Amino acid sequence: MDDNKETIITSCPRDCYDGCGIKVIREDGKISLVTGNPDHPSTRGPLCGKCGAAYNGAWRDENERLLYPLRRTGAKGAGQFERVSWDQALGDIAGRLTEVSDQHGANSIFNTHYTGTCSAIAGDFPSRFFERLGATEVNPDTVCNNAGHVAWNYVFGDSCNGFDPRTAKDSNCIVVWGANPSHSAPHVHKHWLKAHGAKVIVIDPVRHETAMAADLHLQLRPGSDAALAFSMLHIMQRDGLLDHDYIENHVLGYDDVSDVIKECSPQWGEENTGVSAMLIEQAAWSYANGPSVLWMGQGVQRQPTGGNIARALAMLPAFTGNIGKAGTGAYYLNRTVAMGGRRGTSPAYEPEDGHSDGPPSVSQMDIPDLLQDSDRVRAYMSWNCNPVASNPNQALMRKGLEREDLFTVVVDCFATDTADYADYVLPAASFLEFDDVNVSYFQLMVTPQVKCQDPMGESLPNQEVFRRLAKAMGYTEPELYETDTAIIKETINESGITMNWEELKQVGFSYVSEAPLVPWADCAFATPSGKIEIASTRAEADGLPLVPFAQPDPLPSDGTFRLLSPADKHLMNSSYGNDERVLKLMGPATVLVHPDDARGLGINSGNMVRLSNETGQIALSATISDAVLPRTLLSSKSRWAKCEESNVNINVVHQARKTDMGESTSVHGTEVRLELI
Ligand SMILES: Nc1nc2c(c(=O)[nH]1)N[C@H]1C(S)=C(S)[C@@H](COP(=O)(O)OP(=O)(O)OC[C@H]3O[C@@H](n4cnc5c(=O)[nH]c(N)nc54)[C@H](O)[C@@H]3O)O[C@H]1N2
Ligand SMILES: Nc1nc2c(c(=O)[nH]1)N[C@H]1C(S)=C(S)[C@@H](COP(=O)(O)OP(=O)(O)OC[C@H]3O[C@@H](n4cnc5c(=O)[nH]c(N)nc54)[C@H](O)[C@@H]3O)O[C@H]1N2
Ligand code: SF4
Ligand SMILES: [Mo]
Repeated sequence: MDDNKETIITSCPRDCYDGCGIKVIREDGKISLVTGNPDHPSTRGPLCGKCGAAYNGAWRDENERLLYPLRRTGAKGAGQFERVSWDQALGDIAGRLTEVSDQHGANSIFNTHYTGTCSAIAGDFPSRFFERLGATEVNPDTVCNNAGHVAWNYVFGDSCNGFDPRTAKDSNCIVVWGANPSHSAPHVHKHWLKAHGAKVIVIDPVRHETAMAADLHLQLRPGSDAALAFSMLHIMQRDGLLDHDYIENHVLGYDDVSDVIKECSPQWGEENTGVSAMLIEQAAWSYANGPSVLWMGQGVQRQPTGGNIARALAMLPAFTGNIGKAGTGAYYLNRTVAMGGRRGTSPAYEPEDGHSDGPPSVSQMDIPDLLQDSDRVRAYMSWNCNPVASNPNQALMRKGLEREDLFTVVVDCFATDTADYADYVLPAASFLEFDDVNVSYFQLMVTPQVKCQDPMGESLPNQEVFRRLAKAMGYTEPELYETDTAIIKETINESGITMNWEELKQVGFSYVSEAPLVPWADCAFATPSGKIEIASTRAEADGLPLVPFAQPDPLPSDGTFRLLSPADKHLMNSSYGNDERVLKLMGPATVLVHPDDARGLGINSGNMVRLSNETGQIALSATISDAVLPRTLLSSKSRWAKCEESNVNINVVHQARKTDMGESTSVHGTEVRLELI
């Protein structure tokens, strides 16, 4: 390689199953290319299209990035600011937070954050500041996956102990239930899913690329998953495919559901899910014969009864013993490194009642309403997220953020839809600009995040922003000032990997164990009984049914459609929505409509249609496709509203309705009317 050219090995910190390895080429001290690390076992070649574009586009473009602290000069929402110094910004923010805290209580300061970057320090360290402050935390998982977490915590006592993808070579069947890896995990889709000879079964209302590549696709009606699980179990019960030894020794609740299972024949399943009885039979046999992995995606639990669905799905591994052995597993997320809360947050993924000794917490679903309440919310601090683009009830979000008596601070790398409402915008350094550690939630692997250039402009890593703000507040606790070097060392130690930081930077990844792991091999489940609790007295004490039920959601009422708005192939939530090449790749915002519905409404591909409900309305370009079911619409999530002519995205019709468990989002339960414009 040329003398002036060097390669740095780093990794991608996005909220993505893949956890890719990255190679950065630097010429004359400047980044010239960000590309995939072919030696990384998940990536094996190029980055995904969106990162390949944005990491060589907006993320390194001084005209796109936020470079300096900004103070608002125009109306809230107008995005008009003037440049100020860090000292001015932090001094004023500290003064305002102290004033709000003294006059209204610290819990009227709302801390809103999520996974803009998932790296260990930049993702978690700022929470130390907010815990010290006593701010109310907007429970981040409630906009994403909390129903599934709460449900599987009832059942297994842990929702993040799924399976080791390295053991897939021992699997005969992999069921992908309500995930779309072709969008949300492109390298897993391309290199892992079909690589082991296991039969792949996809269960999803949409015929997406992963469904098309699968051996079986069960295209069920949205929200009918519990019915499908009960019907599959009926076949296993009828044909003697259940593992009664395993049930006897390690499961509570079979007797409580076995009579219901007996009633859920394949014909009943067909009527209640829309999937043919024959396909239900085939899926049941393949799964029960095993060894089988169940991958419960995040899409499936974003339904009004998402918690019940997750508990119903858990019956499959529990009653067939497809758990605790190589080639089996019940995967939702993996917790690669048990951090013990040392990075400063309450332990991740506790059921809500586990937050009792953490900061006060509210659901993201309550935020649009709460923002209207001057007594309850006086300051809104948003970092690592873009709630105007991502939250439900976009119009009400905007109305709340327009309040003159609300003090708003946004920390981001870009001038997002949310940043436009801030009193202060603070520029965050990107993952290419500081050292950190990434831990994947799919592969059991730790990867280094390595500084490749100085932060752009005056931007700072999140952790440094909040160290400086802590200082401006006069806080003295040492944990608020712990150095990155110390935290990296701790993270590596706790992960159990044998490499040190220098070795990790050379190699680019390290598995947390040399041999593949088999979660729950000891059958010691983290529930009160130590067994898998299909019957959960904890759930019952929380006002929920003792056991899961089979009923599907009712069909959409006359004239309405069920709107699904899952991950866009070209975006990472709203991230990259401002990148020029990504915008070109995406084209105009569309909605998929089934041919039968289109015919009835006189809609042709390319026509503009209106989706509306009592929450809002949006105009989209129609694409007629039988990849969706009748009375179901598909339009992907989280484009930048301000990059649209209409200044709205799909979340303008997204109702803030909570799931049955975990006060989480039921975005895929949204109902809309559809009309030709
Ligand atoms: N309609 C619909 N809406 C949805 C969903 C859906 O399925 N349908 N899904 C929901 C889900 S699953 C999620 S997780 C949420 C996600 O919603 P959000 O949490 O709002 O995620 P993003 O929109 O990606 O916003 C992340 C922001 O972090 C910024 N960022 C990146 N790196 C850094 C950094 O180092 N420091 C700082 N300070 N900022 C950084 C990015 O520029 C970006 O603006 O959206 C939800 N919204
Ligand atoms: N390209 C890209 N990748 C991403 C993201 C992104 O925005 N873009 N977001 C990241 C984040 S934050 C998350 S949480 C993950 C999410 O990634 P996934 O776990 O794959 O979840 P989703 O994309 O929300 O939805 C997956 C599928 O759920 C299906 N679904 C909806 N309702 C139902 C139902 O009732 N039953 C069943 N069986 N399926 C249903 C949808 O049709 C969709 O195909 O992806 C991450 N990766
Ligand atoms: S977003 Fe996901 S697929 Fe794309 S580079 Fe990052 S880890 Fe890989
Ligand atoms: Mo998410």
